[in-house]
Amino acid sequence: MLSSMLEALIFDVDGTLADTERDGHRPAFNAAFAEAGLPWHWDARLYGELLEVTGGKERIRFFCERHAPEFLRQGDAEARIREIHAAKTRHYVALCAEGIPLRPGVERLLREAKAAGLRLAIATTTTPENISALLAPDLLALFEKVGAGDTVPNKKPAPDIYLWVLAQLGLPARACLAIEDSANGLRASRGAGLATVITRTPYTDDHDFSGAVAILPELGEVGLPQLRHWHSLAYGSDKKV
Ligand code: XBP
Ligand code: MG
Repeated sequence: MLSSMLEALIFDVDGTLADTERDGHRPAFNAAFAEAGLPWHWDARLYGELLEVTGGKERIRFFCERHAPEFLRQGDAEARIREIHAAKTRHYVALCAEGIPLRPGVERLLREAKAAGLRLAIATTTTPENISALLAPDLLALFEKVGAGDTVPNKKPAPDIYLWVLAQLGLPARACLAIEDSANGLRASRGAGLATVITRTPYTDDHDFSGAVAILPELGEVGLPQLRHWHSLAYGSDKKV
């Protein structure tokens, strides 16, 4: 019997839990390029363009296709992209150690949801070690399942990472609610059949969020009941079916 009761929240990471693209990933990419002696610098505008592609390795390759095609003509281009990305992850983890704050209301929502008996999970495109670098151990421990990075072959906007997390939770999509920040993320969560709440960021303000159950500037200090309201909006009232 399928329940329409809300049982789990599935969170995106970058842009949703924290504004990491601005404060972490972009400077980390630039530090890795400098370390590799490459004349590349991704400013905020260019980075906004490159965010069309999820996954750091995939984003570097996308940048090369558009702005440095000669780099891809080298025989060891893929190996060099992996090396640059590993350096970038090292720089990102170091930036997290300096402290990247969570977005408003995120910590409270995580703790309130857990205390209310909801199961929590992560579905992200980012590299796994970036999550443990961003979240304090007691917050990371709230998440029952973490689907990240190369866990699945096809990254967002493909639904793969959300389908993987649903399988790990052993729940149908209709028992869950996804929280995302980007059009790619929304396409991924909707592709997995998940009702989705959007919290916009400056990088995603102009994205098309058609199909979201709510589009918010941030989670703010909204109490948990709102999430049940959005879930019942998406799936109908909390009746057993
Ligand atoms: C955001 C992404 C990631 C990060 C960079 O992931 O697309 O690629 O921008 O992290 P999400 P990596 O919004 O799904 O959390 O370099 O580790 O990929
Ligand atoms: Mg995101």
